[in-house]
Amino acid sequence: MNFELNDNQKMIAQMVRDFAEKEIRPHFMEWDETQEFPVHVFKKLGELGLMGVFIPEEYGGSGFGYFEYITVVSEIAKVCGSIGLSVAAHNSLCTGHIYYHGSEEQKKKYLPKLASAEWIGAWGLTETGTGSDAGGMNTTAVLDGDHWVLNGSKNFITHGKSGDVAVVIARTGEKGASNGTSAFIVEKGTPGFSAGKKENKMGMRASETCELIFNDCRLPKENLIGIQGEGFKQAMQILDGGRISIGALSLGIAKGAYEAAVKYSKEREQFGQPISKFQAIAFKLADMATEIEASELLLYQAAFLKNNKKNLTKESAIAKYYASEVACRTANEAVQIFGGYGYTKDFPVEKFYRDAKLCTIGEGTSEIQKLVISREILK
Ligand code: COS
Repeated sequence: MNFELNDNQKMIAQMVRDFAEKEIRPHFMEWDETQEFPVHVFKKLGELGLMGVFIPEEYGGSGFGYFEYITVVSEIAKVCGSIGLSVAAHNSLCTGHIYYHGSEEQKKKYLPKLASAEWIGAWGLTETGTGSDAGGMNTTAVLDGDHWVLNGSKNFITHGKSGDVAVVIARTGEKGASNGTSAFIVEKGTPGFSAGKKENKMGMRASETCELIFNDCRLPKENLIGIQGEGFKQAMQILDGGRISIGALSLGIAKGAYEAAVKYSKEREQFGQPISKFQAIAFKLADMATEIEASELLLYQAAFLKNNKKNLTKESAIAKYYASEVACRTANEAVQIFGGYGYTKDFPVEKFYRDAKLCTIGEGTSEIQKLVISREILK
């Protein structure tokens, strides 16, 4: 395996860095404070081809692979985790679900709009009472003539309010049965479909998280994705890829916190010398660097499998589990290196610290990743 960034990755990394410095860095704390979801930023990212990174050009995407995708998400997250999270959710969940499981007609109808960010995408699996136990969902879809009628709600949905289209998994059969759920495309403005409460979160505050409500929401029959009863398995496959996204998000947050800590430790003087000269600080930096490089290699392993259409259930869970825990440890140590200043909003590390925590929870907690990994090992 070649460990060097390929030409596309180098070009994308530079493009994203330039974009993030100009369009994200000057504003990210304000968006964080006000919980503003800056839709205009995503429209610009769409113009750069970053909202349909792995969608083929024939559907309006950039046609890149997962190495490039890791670069996009991690470079954005180095500056702002919230924007990174929204890019990840849009690309790999909603857009990815329609790309990997939708019909040709559905792909032609939705992917160009999503890849250009004319439309923002949402993905609804989780419910109030069913997070880790995703298969136990209560939202129902019942066939009535030529329409599916949805009732229930989805919780913690990225872009639940601002999203123009959502992929929603609902129960169409026996509760708990592995073939008892199906996936549907729901457009904003469909009667009976609305957004509920917006969450007030600890971190990732500029990435909108909302409830979705279905009240006799009637969908044309053709909005079913794939075959009836396949919803849970489709969702699990989407999460296999989506965990690369959250791993990349974690990697970016860890790198952002680490780079800030390295810079600060060379500038900050105590006892007559930069604090980087003290082994207590230098060894922290060494641990951070080691774990970040290990995260990156695990992510590349999962990306290699994804690009080559191989099973990646174990490897993506390992990469996501490890990278997200590393993001938390790295951000924690970065705050420690900054000392009192790290605890203030004048420096970026307190935000990395808050944002990082989501990575150990979203798209499956670390505990779920360990369940997935151990089941793959033992089966
Ligand atoms: N790819 C394809 N199929 C898969 C799969 C995968 N990665 N994982 C499971 N399946 C299939 C199984 O093969 C099984 O099929 P059969 O019944 O035909 O054998 C079916 O799906 C049910 O699988 P399983 O019995 O393992 O389901 P469980 O209810 O035990 O749940 C976990 C498994 C816990 C792994 C799953 O519910 C999960 O990932 N939960 C976390 C969800 C999550 O991450 N939510 C956050 C979303 S934030 S966007």
